[in-house]
Amino acid sequence: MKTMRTRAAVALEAGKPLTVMDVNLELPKAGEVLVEIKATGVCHTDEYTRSGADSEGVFPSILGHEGAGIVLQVGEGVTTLKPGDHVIPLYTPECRECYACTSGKTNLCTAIRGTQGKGLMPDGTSRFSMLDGTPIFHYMGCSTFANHTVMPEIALAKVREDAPFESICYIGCGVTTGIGAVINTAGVEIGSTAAVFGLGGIGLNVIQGLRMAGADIIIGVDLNENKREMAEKFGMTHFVNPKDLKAGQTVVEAIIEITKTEKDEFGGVDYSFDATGNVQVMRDALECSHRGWGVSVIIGVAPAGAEISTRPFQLVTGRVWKGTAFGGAKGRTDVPKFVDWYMDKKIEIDSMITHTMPLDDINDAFDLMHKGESIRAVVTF
Ligand code: NAD
Ligand code: AHE
Ligand code: ZN
Repeated sequence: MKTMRTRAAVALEAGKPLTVMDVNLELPKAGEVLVEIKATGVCHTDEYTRSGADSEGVFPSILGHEGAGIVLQVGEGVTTLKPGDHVIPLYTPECRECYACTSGKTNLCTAIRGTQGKGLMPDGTSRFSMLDGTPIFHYMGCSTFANHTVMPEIALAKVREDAPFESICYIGCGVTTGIGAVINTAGVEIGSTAAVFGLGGIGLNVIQGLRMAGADIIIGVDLNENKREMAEKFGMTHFVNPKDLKAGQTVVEAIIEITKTEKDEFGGVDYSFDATGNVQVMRDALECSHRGWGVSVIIGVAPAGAEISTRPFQLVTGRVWKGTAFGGAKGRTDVPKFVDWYMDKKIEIDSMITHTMPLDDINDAFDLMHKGESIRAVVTF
């Protein structure tokens, strides 16, 4: 067995800060690829699993799923990648062969979802271990909080080599999820009205996607007043802070007030998006969407055991509740296009990366997220 040593931030147990340490990494087996991670974003989903709220969370594990790097070595039978290729890891792989991939109806490839959810490689084992031999679980099939990782070939998107790792890593989750939710999942049309709940790393990309799609009214909702300025820069036209409502008014009523016109006595937005993971917010997002045709998209990931509810009347009267993973994007096909969009300046990324840090300081990224001070923090190696 051939093994190398690398440095990683390990989640030893739920609710504890990550521990940066040297770990063993077995070199790639058949169909697998060794990747040197050059940069990784810290998404709220990493925090969700670190905190213990994820029903699939296993420990010890190496979290991180928003990375970019370089192929160092390929295992037997790998044909689409070679050493030196630049890649973005995909927590939603694209095998192009399974029932889901060939259906043409979804991006949710099923080829390796079973083992991925257990923190293992497709053969049911882990490539990472502690120096004393204790196995360490993978995370979302990626484990980008390590300087080197091993991934299945089908879970890597090959991207152009002139794109900066510290920017395009964000395409590995937040950028694609937010823009994809608008374009692929909701199918927003020119002139639409929309509301976005949660103006963090995902919500801002929803706003960016809405502006690209030509939405006329883009209402942002957040409890943190400091998120307002950046959201306006990305195209938000109205801001609602649930802490500053008129006496007795609900968030839903505030959004209806903004959208009501002489012609339209009901009001409500054509499209709404939850990017908070809070199930009460998901309900508000549905209920502020327009009677008869409103579409509400759940992006946020809710804690284990949480459930959504509303009166069935909300759906009987034409509202549609949908959800999206990775913005409905097919990773190997769509991610290189997002990278082109960034390089061609069709989408903006850099101003959302508010903090960068070395791996040793990765816990600062979680602190900044909790304090509401960052949009995206990116770790560079
Ligand atoms: P973030 O921490 O950067 O942003 C969350 C924002 O929501 C913050 O600005 C916060 O102030 C705001 N917020 C929290 N509670 C609120 C409330 N009650 N009302 C209004 N605003 C509120 O997080 P993020 O990285 O943008 O992730 C957002 C959510 O999306 C998380 O649940 C994450 O797990 C999920 N996510 C899902 C996918 C997917 O594929 N479905 C992909 C990435 C992230
Ligand atoms: N393990 C979690 C699942 C969380 C979840 O829904 N993850 C999203 C991506 S979040 C990225 O930041 C996803 O891709 N879902 C589809 C899938 O197959 O997991 C839980 O709650 O159990
Ligand atoms: Zn994410």
